[in-house]
Parts: sequence; structure tokens; C-alpha cells
Amino acid sequence: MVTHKTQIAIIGGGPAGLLLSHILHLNGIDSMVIERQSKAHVKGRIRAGVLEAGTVQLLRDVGLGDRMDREGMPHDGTSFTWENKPSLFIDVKKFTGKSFMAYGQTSITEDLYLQRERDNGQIICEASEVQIHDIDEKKPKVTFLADGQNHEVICDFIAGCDGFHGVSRQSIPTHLQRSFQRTYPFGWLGIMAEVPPYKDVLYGYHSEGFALASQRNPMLSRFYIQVDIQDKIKDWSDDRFWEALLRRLPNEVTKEIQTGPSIEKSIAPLRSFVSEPMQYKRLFLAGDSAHVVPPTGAKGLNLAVSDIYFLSRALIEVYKNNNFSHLENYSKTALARIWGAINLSWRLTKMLHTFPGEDPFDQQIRQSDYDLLLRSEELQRSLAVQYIGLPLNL
Ligand code: RFL
Ligand code: PHB
Repeated sequence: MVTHKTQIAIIGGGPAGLLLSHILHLNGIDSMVIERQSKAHVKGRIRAGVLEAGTVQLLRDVGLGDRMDREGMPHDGTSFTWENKPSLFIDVKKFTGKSFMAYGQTSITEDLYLQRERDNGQIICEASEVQIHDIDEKKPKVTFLADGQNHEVICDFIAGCDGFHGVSRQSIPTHLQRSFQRTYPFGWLGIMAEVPPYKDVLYGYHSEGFALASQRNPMLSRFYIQVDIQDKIKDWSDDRFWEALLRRLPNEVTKEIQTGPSIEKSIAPLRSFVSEPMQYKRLFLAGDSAHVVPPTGAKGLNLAVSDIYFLSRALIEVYKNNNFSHLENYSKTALARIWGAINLSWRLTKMLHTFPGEDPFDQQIRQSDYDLLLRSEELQRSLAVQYIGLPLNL
């Protein structure tokens, strides 16, 4: 058995876990990240692309803004299109004074790994059989298998940053947990293509299904379409994808879209999920391990970042000032923001997707949601405020 000692054991080396270890390091707090997958696997995952103003600022504040500011694509607003209705540009900058950034989670993860390596951070990849012990004692433990050896990490606190399928949430006794869930009867088929992107991040409703145009950098486009939850990647050739996408968007948009061979294609299920509370004794959950949102509204990664903002601040207060009040309130503080995002992403998902088996009443409500948005500056302002994200230091 190899024994390690650290202050914070972090389970999961995705954006939440890596960002936490980086911020703790900046504040002189030692941590160890334990990740199930290989580094190449984690860095190769293609997921989020839109960063709220607060996320952008936080990344700059912790010294991770250089590449994002060089390669990311800032936006002052987001577009909506609708079959047989006028398009709408939500001028987020006008309503909030802030812009958001299109910059891939893949790049953020690369930036974080690079920074942790430069700082000699401890990250153990390809760890299996990860288990949590003694959460209610002063020195909890994480055990795992790596490089053919048993390891144990003795620590002060455990951060569960291991995503929706991780072990951390399962370590909280079920009778103390409450979970809330919605699943949706469709998925998003996403592709990446090395072609110049459409100018805006654009959400499109069509009776055949939702479509989204997004981007990663000036030569890398990201598009999604709503597909049946049973569909398989092999059912979707590039040609079929582009035909479906272009049918779902208006001419003024499709004439500006450049198509090309896909370099990645995947189908993601949609889910809303919250598990409360996000803390139990010396274990604290952050990011997708505690909550999942459907990607409509682009909130998942941003929530992981705001959780880490709250959790790192709380841990810093403990070590610097022996003040436990932020840590005791961590779950409550984080959940207020999380429910706001769960709400927005659920409403946008309902408004922008065609649901199998829906009736004419549902369709009229959806049309009326968009008609109201088209007509009301107040509703546009409200959407802009939610899309850009609440300030982290609320
Ligand atoms: P992650 O990224 O899932 O990382 C968790 C890490 O934990 C590891 N792990 C374990 N490690 C040790 N032991 C175990 N037992 C473990 N089990 C798991 C995993 O290997 C992994 O490395 O969670 P984290 O860090 O909380 O980050 C959350 C974000 O990844 C997620 O919320 C976003 O990607 C969601 N999301 C979006 N969010 C946005 O803010 N803006 C977007 O534009 C956006 N678009 C998206 C998205 C998610 C998508 N998919 C595929 C779900 C678009 C898509 C298509
Ligand atoms: C993305 O670029 O991957 C993206 C953009 C906006 C969303 C979801 C995903 O709402």
C-alpha cells in the first residue's frame, strides 16, 4: 500500500477537479487529483463551448485567461431562429453590459492540465476502484488502484468532482439525499468540423427538431441537432446531418453556413438532475457529480466553475482564518445558483424542442413563448440576464 498525505483529496480530473486543485495551489493549499481515465481521454473529450462572463473573469483572475483571450470568440449576444417566424438577436451586451465567450471545454481542460504540470501538481490518472472511507472522521481517506499498486490518500477534506457517474455522490447515505430529475425523450447529435463557423451562437426551432450553431475558434465549427434518443451514430452520415441541419434553419442563415467533413460526432442524452445536499461531513460535491443540466442554455460547465468558486473560497477561509462558516453553507450557497440554471435550461429545452407525442395545445404554448419573447424587451432582458449568468459574488 502506497500512502499519500494531502490536505484535499479531489476525486475526478475534469474541469471542476482541476480548477479546484489549481485555485487551492494559488492559495498555498495542497491537493491530489485522482482520475479514473487516462489524461489523453480526459483531454480529448468534446463537450461545452460557451462561457458565461463570470466564468471568463474567474479564469482570467486565476491566470488561465491568456489562451482563451487569444483563441476564444467573444460574443455580445445570441441568435434565435424559428420556422416561419422572424429571427431574434438577444443583445446580451445591451441588456447586461457583458459579453460571453465561445471557448471549448477541451481547451480549458488542456490549459488546466498544462498549468497543474507546470506547478508540479499531483494528478494520478487511470485510477480504478476509487473508494471513500471515514468521511465522518477528522482524517478521511480515499483508496484506489493505480500502476498495479494499492494507494491510500489521507486528507482533511474530500472534493467529489467525479461527474454524474462517479463514486462520490454514492458515498452519501441515501436516506440523507434528495434527488430531483427530468429526462427528455431525445438527444443531441453534435459534430465538429474544420470550417469557419457561423458568426453567432444560434438556437433554432423547427417542427422537425432543434438545431444549434456554435464554434470553437475561427476555423472550427460545432453544430448540434435534436435526434431520436434511440438513434445511433452510424445512422447519421455527414450528408444526412448537414441536410437535416440546413432544413431546420432559415435561408438567411444556411447561406452563411459552411459544411465539411466531420472530425467528431457524438450523441448526448439530455437530463436535468440535482442531488441535495452537496455536502456530507467531510465530503463536498461539485459540478456534474451533484447536478446535470440539458445543454440548452450552456450552463453545465459554468455551474461546475461556480461550485468551485464557492468551494475554494470556503476551504481557503478554513485554512487561512479557521473560519468554517462558508464551508458549512457551501451546499446552500451553490444550490441557489444551480436551481436558477436548472430552471433556465428546462424552459429553453421545452421551448426549443419538438417532443414526441405532443398535442396542439403544447405546440401553441411553445409558439406563444417565442411570440412573447419577440415582442417583449423585458422578456429579452430577463433571458439575457440568465444567459450571461448571475455574478459569482452575489
Ligand atoms: P466531468 O467533466 O464529467 O468530469 C468528471 C471527471 O471525473 C472522472 N471520474 C472519476 N474519477 C475517479 N474515480 C471515479 N470513480 C470517477 N468517475 C468519474 C471522469 O473521468 C471525469 O474526468 O465533470 P465536471 O468536472 O463537473 O464538469 C462538468 C462539465 O463537463 C459539464 O457540465 C459540461 O460539459 C456540460 N455541457 C456544457 N456546459 C456549459 O457550461 N456550456 C456548454 O456549452 C455545454 N455544452 C455540455 C455541452 C455537455 C455535453 N455533453 C456531452 C454531456 C454539450 C454537450 C454535448
Ligand atoms: C457548444 O458550443 O458546445 C454549445 C453551445 C451552446 C449550448 C450548448 C453547447 O447551449
